[in-house]
Amino acid sequence: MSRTVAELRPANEALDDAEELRRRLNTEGYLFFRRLQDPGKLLALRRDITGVLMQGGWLQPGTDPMEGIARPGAQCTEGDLEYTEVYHQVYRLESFHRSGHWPEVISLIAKLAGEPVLPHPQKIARLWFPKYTEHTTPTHQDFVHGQGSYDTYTCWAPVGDCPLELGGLAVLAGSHRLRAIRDHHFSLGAGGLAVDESRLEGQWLSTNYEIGDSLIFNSLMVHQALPNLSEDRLRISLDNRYQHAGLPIAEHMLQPHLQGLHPLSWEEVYAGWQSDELKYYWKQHDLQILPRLLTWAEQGFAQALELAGGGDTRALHHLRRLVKRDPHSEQAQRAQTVLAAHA
Ligand SMILES: O=C(O)CCC(=O)C(=O)O
Ligand SMILES: [Fe+2]
Repeated sequence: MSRTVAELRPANEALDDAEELRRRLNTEGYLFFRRLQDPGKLLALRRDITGVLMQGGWLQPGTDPMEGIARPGAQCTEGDLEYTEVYHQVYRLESFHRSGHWPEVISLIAKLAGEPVLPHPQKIARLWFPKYTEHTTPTHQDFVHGQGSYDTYTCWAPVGDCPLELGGLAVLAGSHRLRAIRDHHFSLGAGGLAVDESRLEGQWLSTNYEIGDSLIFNSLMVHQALPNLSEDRLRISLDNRYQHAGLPIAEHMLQPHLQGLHPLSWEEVYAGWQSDELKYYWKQHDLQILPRLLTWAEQGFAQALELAGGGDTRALHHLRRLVKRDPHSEQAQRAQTVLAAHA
């Protein structure tokens, strides 16, 4: 498989042609648009998010928060309590949730999925530290995380310019053609699950993203993030999900992101909001809600135990993190047994 990254092909000229958009999504597996979203609105959101990050101690004091210059030593990622403590402050921002409902994205998804479009209640932001590359989002399909319907669309967009070195998203060309969920195994990166890369074929596609650029694909497309190799910049991005409101949705997508790692209720999220309009907006639909399948998460955990037993440092790190997060959970007890053998 080629390790080089080729350019995503923009679909801007087809924006008003729903049939052509669907044809491209079918043949290429993704749609990429330059400036689909308004840079002015994204910059305002970036101001809100980076303000929270400065307060949370993630940014270098004395610098302009908009620059996103990370404070050395503040590195953390999904799975760490230090991460959720600050992330959940971002999660309380009304502007962050509103950005998942911007009409430019909804009207595009409507052309692909039909109306009414349901933006998933679980909005997601990624706040990725520089030179912390072991934790980069590994190669995966979103279905193992989001579940529900295959025809769930992810819209990935950086909140600020995102040149290659900042580690934007890359998709594997043609990987959507196999309409199947691939085997996933333990990984230290975000989501904790990775597809075996040696079995993949095809060209990775990414770009030097500019603010407003957006990448859309369905939940079987294989993708990963590129490592953030920048000297000192955080990568800030959104990956929100959308579907037709008549298709099934998994129950956990109705909950705040990462609330399983660190409790956070919608009431806490809504506490400082100015408007009621988006509070519990999904309840206006008669949704078909599916239970969450734990198959993949459990497989990943079993592999982490096994690898850690053999001394694998990534798996050991994963188990230590899990114990630190919630020492009394059943998984933590099992992890402790393996860790004790390695002490
Ligand atoms: O931004 C990332 O690192 C991961 C995003 C992702 O996997 C997604 O948008 O589905
Ligand atoms: Fe993903």
